[in-house]
Amino acid sequence: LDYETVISHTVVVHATDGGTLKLTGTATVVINVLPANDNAPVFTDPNGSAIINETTPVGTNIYNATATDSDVGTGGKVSYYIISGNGPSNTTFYINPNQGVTYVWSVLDYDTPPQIYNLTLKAEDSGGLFDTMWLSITLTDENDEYPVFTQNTYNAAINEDVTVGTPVAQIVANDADSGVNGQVTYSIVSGDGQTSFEINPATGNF
Ligand SMILES: [Ca+2]
Ligand SMILES: [Ca+2]
Ligand SMILES: [Ca+2]
Ligand SMILES: [Ca+2]
Repeated sequence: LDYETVISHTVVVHATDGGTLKLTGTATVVINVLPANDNAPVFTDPNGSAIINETTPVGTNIYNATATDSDVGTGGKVSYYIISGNGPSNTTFYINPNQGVTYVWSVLDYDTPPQIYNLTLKAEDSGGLFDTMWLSITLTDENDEYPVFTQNTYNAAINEDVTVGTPVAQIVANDADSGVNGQVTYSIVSGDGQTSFEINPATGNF
């Protein structure tokens, strides 16, 4: 039987006697089919993906998952969950259980791994039947990190009679961004009125 196809069956029954001229009584049996939860939810798309910037604000909607369940009534009510891959505290992303809408739920950072989150989403009906899907979320880099010197002050001592080109100090600044966003260029901005010093823009050799 399938409630979703035929909701009610009407069957006619005869009772016939043994006389030479047979007589027949007739009855009707009406069988109503009750809905059972016999269909699991099915995700529309088993593999989803999103590419978002690391500075995407908390609360931004980044993906809409949908699953259908052909049961009627409570057996067809679907709830959505993230069951794995959701960051160390399990709160990097949030899915609305009623609508399948996925949001950024923690401050993201491309410069601290992971840069790709592989979530497993689950759509479950009221009877525990479920389906799962993959949702891959890729972060992209933004220039959101400043160069940071390894020291606030570098001290050097040098004789007054050294030749031009003598190394004085090694200056280092690190930038946690990737690619050109993390490439540091050095320059002297003040305090060298007589242009006695020079810094290598690429290496920080002073
Ligand atoms: Ca169902
Ligand atoms: Ca960052
Ligand atoms: Ca960055
Ligand atoms: Ca930077």
